[in-house]
Amino acid sequence: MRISLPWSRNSSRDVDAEYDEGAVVISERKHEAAGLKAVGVALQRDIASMGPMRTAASLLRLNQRKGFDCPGCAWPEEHGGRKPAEFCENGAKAVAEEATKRVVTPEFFARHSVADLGGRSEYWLSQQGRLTHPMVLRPGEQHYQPIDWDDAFDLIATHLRSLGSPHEAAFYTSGRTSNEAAFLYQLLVRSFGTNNLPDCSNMCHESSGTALVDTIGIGKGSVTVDDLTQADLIIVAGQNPGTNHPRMLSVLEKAKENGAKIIAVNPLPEAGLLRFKDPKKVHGVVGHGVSIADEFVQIRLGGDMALFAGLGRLLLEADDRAPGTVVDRDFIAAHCANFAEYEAHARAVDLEAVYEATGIDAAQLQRVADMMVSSQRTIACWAMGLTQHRHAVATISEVVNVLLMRGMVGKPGAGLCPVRGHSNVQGDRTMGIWEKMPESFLAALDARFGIVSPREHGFDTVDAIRAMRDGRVKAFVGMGGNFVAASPDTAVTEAALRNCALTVQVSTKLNRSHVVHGRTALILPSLGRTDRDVQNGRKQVVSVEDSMSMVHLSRGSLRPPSVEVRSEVAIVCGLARALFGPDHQVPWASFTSDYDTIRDAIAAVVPGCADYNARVRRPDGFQLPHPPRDRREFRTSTGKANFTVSPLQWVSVPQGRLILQTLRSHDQYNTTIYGLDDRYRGVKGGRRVVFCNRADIARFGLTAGDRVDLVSEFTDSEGRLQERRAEDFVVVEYQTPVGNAAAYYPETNPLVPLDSVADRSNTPVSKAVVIRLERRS
Ligand SMILES: Nc1nc2c(c(=O)[nH]1)N[C@H]1C(S)=C(S)[C@@H](COP(=O)(O)OP(=O)(O)OC[C@H]3O[C@@H](n4cnc5c(=O)[nH]c(N)nc54)[C@H](O)[C@@H]3O)O[C@H]1N2
Ligand SMILES: Nc1nc2c(c(=O)[nH]1)N[C@H]1C(S)=C(S)[C@@H](COP(=O)(O)OP(=O)(O)OC[C@H]3O[C@@H](n4cnc5c(=O)[nH]c(N)nc54)[C@H](O)[C@@H]3O)O[C@H]1N2
Ligand SMILES: [Mo]
Repeated sequence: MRISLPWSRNSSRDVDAEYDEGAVVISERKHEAAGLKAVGVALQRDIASMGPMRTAASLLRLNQRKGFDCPGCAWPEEHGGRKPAEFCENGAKAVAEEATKRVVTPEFFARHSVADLGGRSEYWLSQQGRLTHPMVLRPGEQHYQPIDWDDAFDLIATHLRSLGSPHEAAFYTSGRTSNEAAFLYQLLVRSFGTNNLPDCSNMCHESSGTALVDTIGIGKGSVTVDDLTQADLIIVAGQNPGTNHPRMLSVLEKAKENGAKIIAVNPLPEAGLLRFKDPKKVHGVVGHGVSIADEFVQIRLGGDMALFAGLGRLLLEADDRAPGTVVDRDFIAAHCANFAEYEAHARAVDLEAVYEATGIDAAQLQRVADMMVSSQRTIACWAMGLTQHRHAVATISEVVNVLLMRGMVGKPGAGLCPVRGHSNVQGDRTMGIWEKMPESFLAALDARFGIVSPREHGFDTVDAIRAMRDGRVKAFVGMGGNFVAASPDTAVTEAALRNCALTVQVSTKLNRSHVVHGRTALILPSLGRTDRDVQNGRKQVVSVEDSMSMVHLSRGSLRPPSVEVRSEVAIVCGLARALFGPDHQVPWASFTSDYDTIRDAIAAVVPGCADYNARVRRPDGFQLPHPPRDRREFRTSTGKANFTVSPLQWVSVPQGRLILQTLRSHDQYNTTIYGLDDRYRGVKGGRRVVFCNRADIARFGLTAGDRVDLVSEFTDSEGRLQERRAEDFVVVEYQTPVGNAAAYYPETNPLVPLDSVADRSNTPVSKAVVIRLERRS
């Protein structure tokens, strides 16, 4: 890999960031995460991309009370005064990506045709730097050209107005958008007349939301950081915090210091789950750090529902042996519904099926059950390893069952903790980015603004792709994100976008969604979290919500990449004025000039946000209400917390095939590739690798280092076998369960069939793709 660094703010040179896939270097995987090395890597990257001054200016303000919220993950800051270094290696990399001095200017686009850019890797695109000017690609042209903001807004408005119906447009959101911008964006979309608001959450924690709304009446987690430090047992299932939520490791370490036990449930021995070196502590600087997991459950892909169902049975049996000590009958009587059905079902769980589904033995299942039995305060954390399966909603419901059985919701040190991904994905939902917001929200929105929001549900991500593919949606607007690369079934999604008359991307950096486009395409460059936002001569602040429902301010302070770049708020308001004219009943102009006025509107419309301007300015912001956590109140169909019963499901491995999970390396942020060093897994220099168990490699007559194509097999609803292919991956021997493989996203997205989705949440099944390996000749 060679990266040359133009430190001046021009793009007279491209950043040379190509790599040769033949050069993948495999070394031993790491057994511990973080430590000084991590800090060194982060600083090196930051200084390379921002220069020393911007590095100091940005890292000193990262996650501080008067600073900006980390654009990395949604893990909360700790309360009671933040620490001087409230960031992690990957947070620092996320900042470097955004605050880079490299720029993509109109000259860059003059140099590179769209066809040329289309041939570049996602890595190359993301390394070119920040977008500086609004650009347009007109039908039949080869190059994006600069366009004035007003002309850009008029062009979009003209297209949108010419549609046969507002439902022929889809408005995507990625999860970095601030609360203020998200609120205005959904207001624009609903004023226009559609609920077509697909978002990244549809591919992420939608399964968690679906399961939690049914069972506890609210789609958000019920714990705080304080709860985690008070817990005596924490289960971390389907999550790789060492890479994706590194600051969570400090909290887990603190919990351990307070006596907590930790159970890690994962097919892979992820470095951060096993050992952790806190770079802020002496033991993290020297030595091997602390071991995190007390019990490592190396589960088969998709085996978690069986695990929690099996635990349910063992917990009931433990209660039989010592009645009243395991099952919290008082809690169940006072707060739960459907326990009798659940109990009957759980007692009949076939433990042989559990062993087969999970790949663990009776002794380990019993050990885990015993740990749960002796716990007074249990928390279950999870992420994509649970949400991106066909039976994800049922799996998460099974996690809820065992916690409810033990009365572990709505008391200190206990609860449910879906660990969100994008830094403001939870806030965006709170602000109304959802294709099926409840009537109460729409009514409040209408009352405040005198609009009539449409009531029919809109398209989520998968349905939006289907609609574009079939010509039912003709215009696509993306508020951040990289829809083309992040979505499943790349070939289908690309064709869907190309089928649109108009595609608009509001972006900070170049990505694949700019080069796979509709007949007319626009790139609108926006400010990011780290940038200073001045409107009307006054510095503006925005707000965000973390994974634990804390809402707080974020103040960017760095010089933006160019004077042409606009804030997301200004972009939404500019488009709205072009679309609705100056006399629209929504005061778009005043929203842009003073974000306090947006917050006043949020206070009036969004539940739990009364007095938003004042409360968000408190030192640590404020916490949104969560009835189960606050009062053990469950606003479900029954008015109680619901136990649920679902037939046991797991993923079996067809003969001669593997089940592939698609996951993140340590050196990427979703589709943005930071670099080619998956340090903890010991893979360097390339990303087209497939991690396989030694026995599978031998069984297929392969050798580690062989090059293979991955061919996915999917039987559609009419019983036809579909094949999809991703070419040229290097086989890497790894400690994954037999029959299970892993490879990086987004390179493997071409293999995920659009119709392979989770029941009820419609989330693409990114963690269980049936594949075969074909040796390349
Ligand atoms: N640095 C960095 N930080 C990020 C991101 C990033 O790309 N880079 N992305 C952000 C986003 S949007 C999100 S959603 C989160 C994602 O955070 P994670 O959910 O940690 O992300 P993945 O890499 O998809 O990892 C899934 C983990 O689940 C395990 N797993 C896979 N299938 C199963 C299964 O069937 N059962 C169990 N028990 N485990 C399984 C995998 O081995 C892996 O450890 O991170 C956020 N933070
Ligand atoms: N196969 C497979 N597919 C997956 C997943 C998986 O595990 N496996 N994970 C899924 C998950 S969990 C998620 S969340 C999605 C992620 O899907 P997305 O959120 O759509 O993708 P990102 O890669 O996070 O988007 C990166 C782009 O966002 C833009 N951007 C960054 N910051 C800002 C900002 O502040 N404002 C604006 N306007 N733009 C900004 C930049 O231009 C950058 O190129 O992918 C999903 N897809
Ligand atoms: Mo995500």
